[in-house]
Amino acid sequence: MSVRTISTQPFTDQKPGTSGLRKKVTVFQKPHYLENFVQSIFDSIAAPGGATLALGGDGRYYNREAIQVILKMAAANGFGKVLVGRGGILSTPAASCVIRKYQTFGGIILSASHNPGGPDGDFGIKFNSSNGGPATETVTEAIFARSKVINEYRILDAPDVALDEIGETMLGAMRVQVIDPVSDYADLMESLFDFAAIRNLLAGGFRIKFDAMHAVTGPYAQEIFVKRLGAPAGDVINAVPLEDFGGGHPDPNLTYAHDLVEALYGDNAPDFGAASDGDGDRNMILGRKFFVTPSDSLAVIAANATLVPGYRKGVAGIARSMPTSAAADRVAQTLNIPCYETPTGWKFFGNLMDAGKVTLCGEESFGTGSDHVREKDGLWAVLFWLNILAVRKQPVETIVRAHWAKYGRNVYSRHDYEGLPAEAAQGVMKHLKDCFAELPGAKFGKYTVRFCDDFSYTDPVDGSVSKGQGIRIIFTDGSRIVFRLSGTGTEGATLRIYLEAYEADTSHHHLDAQMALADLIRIALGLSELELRVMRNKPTVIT
Ligand code: G16
Repeated sequence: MSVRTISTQPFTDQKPGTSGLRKKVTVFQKPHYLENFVQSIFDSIAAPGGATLALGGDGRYYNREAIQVILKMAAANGFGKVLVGRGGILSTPAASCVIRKYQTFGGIILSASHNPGGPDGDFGIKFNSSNGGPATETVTEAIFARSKVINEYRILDAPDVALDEIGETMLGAMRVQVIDPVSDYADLMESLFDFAAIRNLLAGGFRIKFDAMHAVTGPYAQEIFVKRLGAPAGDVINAVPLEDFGGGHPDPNLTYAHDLVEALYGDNAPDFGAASDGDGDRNMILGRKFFVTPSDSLAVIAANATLVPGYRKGVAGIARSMPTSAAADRVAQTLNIPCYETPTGWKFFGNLMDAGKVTLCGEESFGTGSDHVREKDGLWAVLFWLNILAVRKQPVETIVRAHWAKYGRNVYSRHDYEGLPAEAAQGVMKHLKDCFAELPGAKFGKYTVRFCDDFSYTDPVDGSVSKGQGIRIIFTDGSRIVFRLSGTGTEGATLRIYLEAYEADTSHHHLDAQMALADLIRIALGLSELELRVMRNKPTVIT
């Protein structure tokens, strides 16, 4: 087996987005495309000779091929050992768990998360650091800079490694250890939650439904819910992972998790429903005929954290991404703990967790997690809810309504316009910025603009500054409209409008969010001239 040094030309489009590099599979299949990016990672992270790497992905189309390339390149770049999930599988939170548990130098995770898979779908790759979390912007910028000048990569000339059995093989001088992708993660969950209480809840007739959306969480959910917690096998649906997610869109929201939504809103509905995404880091929580927004979910988890064994000692602080509603801020205020507002992207939470400033983090984009790993964690959120339900013995809806009664309700919705021409979408953002000077003090019905800006964040731990993170229009009563361009799409531009209105009056809490936000929606469309500029008359997805 010899190391080959291959000459290559840089690609100009390897800038990591909100969460790593995401492109169409066909782009990754271009000669040298994947290899260039992997070498750019290795050239940027300065791993010591003989270092250990974790490696795995969500099992989507091209996962297996990419794993083999990365193994051979890791061997050629002086790594001593790679821990790889059996079959090349590791959910994103499980990868974070493995990096932390075995103290590896870092890990490479292959996933395009909630984006569709298959030969015409999406693929993605990102590097996570030794804390188990996504590389910081400093690192991703270094990787991008390297990708623009790279002229060669190194790869071992060797046959493919067998990945379907647990065990060890040598690839040149590098050891490849194939590990069970589920057990370390399931053990970690069992150490945090009261499995006995949840088992009793399920044995007592409480019915759940978990939708794995034919993505990576199927085997994890079967191990945890069916094997360890005693749920009937039929409670986990779409449990077999498929390379194309069965043609579906593995995004756990009310639009795409339709099998689950039908079950929870149908006759004889289960008591609790949940879904996770392509790589297992997102979650959606449903009660019987009741949707819990991700922002509310974070707030309820924070308010009830001490009911859960792993969090009995309390929560040091909470962090949420800027577009996420301020529901968690109200809990933090009551608990007298800090609440941090970061840009969109889980990578911004890592420093805060490492410094012990926060325990819980959450995002409106169906992401919730804690410092048990450094990724958001879908099944963790589901177990957190089940643990709360096992203790409180009340329906999901009752718990959320009681929460609103105590803290007020941050009515919330996100409207996405997907697949827009990039120029038109950028035109909307520019137009909004051009309005900044005249907006403060402007009145729109009952709303008066307090201030507007393009959100900028200074990391309180390392002082790094991230600018241009979304346009905020904040009204005097705390209501907000936020405009942002997504950093995870692969086709055209996706423009997101985030809408939030605070409602203290309990007699209004029953209102449908779209109705309660109707005025803000009108203001957002009027101010942005969006419909005219992008030629659309309705959002693609409303969550
Ligand atoms: C990623 C990031 C999240 C972010 C989400 C949406 O999630 O990890 O932090 O909130 O994308 O980002 P955007 O609004 O830029 O599309 P995932 O689940 O796709 O890895």
